[in-house]
Formats: sequence, structure tokens, C-alpha cells
Amino acid sequence: MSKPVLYGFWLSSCTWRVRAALHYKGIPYEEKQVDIVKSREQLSAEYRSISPSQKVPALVVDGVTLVESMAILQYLEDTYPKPSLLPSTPLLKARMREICETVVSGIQPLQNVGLASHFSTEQQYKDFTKYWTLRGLETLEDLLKTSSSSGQFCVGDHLTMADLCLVPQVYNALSRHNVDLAKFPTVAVLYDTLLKMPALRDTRPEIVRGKNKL
Ligand SMILES: N[C@@H](CCC(=O)N[C@@H](CS)C(=O)NCC(=O)O)C(=O)O
Repeated sequence: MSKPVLYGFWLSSCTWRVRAALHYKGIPYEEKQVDIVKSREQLSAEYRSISPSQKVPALVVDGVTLVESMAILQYLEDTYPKPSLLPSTPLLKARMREICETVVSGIQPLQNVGLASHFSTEQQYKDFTKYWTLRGLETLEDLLKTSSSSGQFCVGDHLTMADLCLVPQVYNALSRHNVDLAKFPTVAVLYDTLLKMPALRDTRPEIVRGKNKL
């Protein structure tokens, strides 16, 4: 079977979730860059034939094309169960999904680059995206105070999908809005700790940019 091909963008938080899962599970893959910012390649007919939503990521794996980062993570979990990205108990799984949903539904779509052209000015877009980023971080701070018993992972005692959602979104908050993480101490500690883990450290945007000479 040929290597999975990840269609993504180096700076995309949704792509980073999948990249980190592939790395964590030790699955060799090739990443093809789809420039969603400058040349907006996601809007081409060619890319639409890969992803009907014209967004990244998409993963070609096992002879099929999968879209939606959380569906891809679950497929990888089901097909490569070790090491697992799921906690062991029903409660921890629910806690993990609380964190995932807060990021995946409550923050990322409200700061997506695809929204920019729907605002009259760039400042309006920035204010809107910053507002939802800060609200999301406030939510995450409170949720994580309860769910992160170890202080090292969002839930439980190993890496889960929640961590793969949290880190790229916080990275985004810092790089786009220069958010003061002192206001979110639990998030800040987790972010620093998790970003040292190879699955996240070695798949971060600047590494991908360097590899692809972007
Ligand atoms: N729910 C989707 C969201 C995908 C998404 O919004 N991707 C962004 C990058 S993180 C994108 O491709 N934006 C380009 C656009 O909307 O035109 C997922 O989790 O995969």
C-alpha cells in the first residue's frame, strides 16, 4: 500500500491535528501543500475533486480520500489503534470531546481564513476572530481546570485528540492575535508541555514551512 498523502497547508490548525496524529502513530506520509491564503488553491476545480468543502485537510489513505480532520483522526485511531489517541473511560472520552468540540466547532470555524472576504475591512475580521478566540480560550481554561488532572495532557495520562486540537488553536491565538496566555494559566502550562512532545513539536508549522521551502 502506498504512503498516505495529506493535502494540507503548513499554517492550518486543522491540518496540524492530522499531521500530529500521523506522527504519533508512526505512520509515514507525504504532505502536499494547498495554499489557502495567497493563491487560494483550495477553490480550484482540481482541489474540489479531492475535497468537496474546498478546505484542508484531506487524507488519501488505503485507496480512499477522507476529509474533515476529526473523521480522519477517528479513522487513523480505528486502523492504527496503537498508540491510542483516546482515553480509556467513558467519562474521559466525554471530557476529551468537550475540549475537541470547543476548538473544532466553537473557535476554528469562527476564525477561518475563508471568512475574511465577508468583512468590509480587515480590522473587522480581526476583531471578530479575536473575540471568538478569546471566548473559546476562556471556555477551555475552565474545562481544562477540571479535565486535566495530570497537568500534562488535556485529559487522562497520555496524548489524546483533545491535545491535538488544543495546541494548534493556541498556536494560532498567539501567532495571529498575540494573546496574553497569562490570563489562561492552565491552557498556558498545557501548551508549553505538549509542544515539547515530538508528535506536536516536529509537526509544527515552521517545521513544515522549512521542509517545503515556503
Ligand atoms: N471542520 C473542518 C474545517 C476545515 C477548515 O476550515 N480548514 C481551513 C484551514 S484550518 C481551510 O481550509 N480554510 C480555507 C477556506 O475556508 O477557504 C476540519 O476539521 O477539517
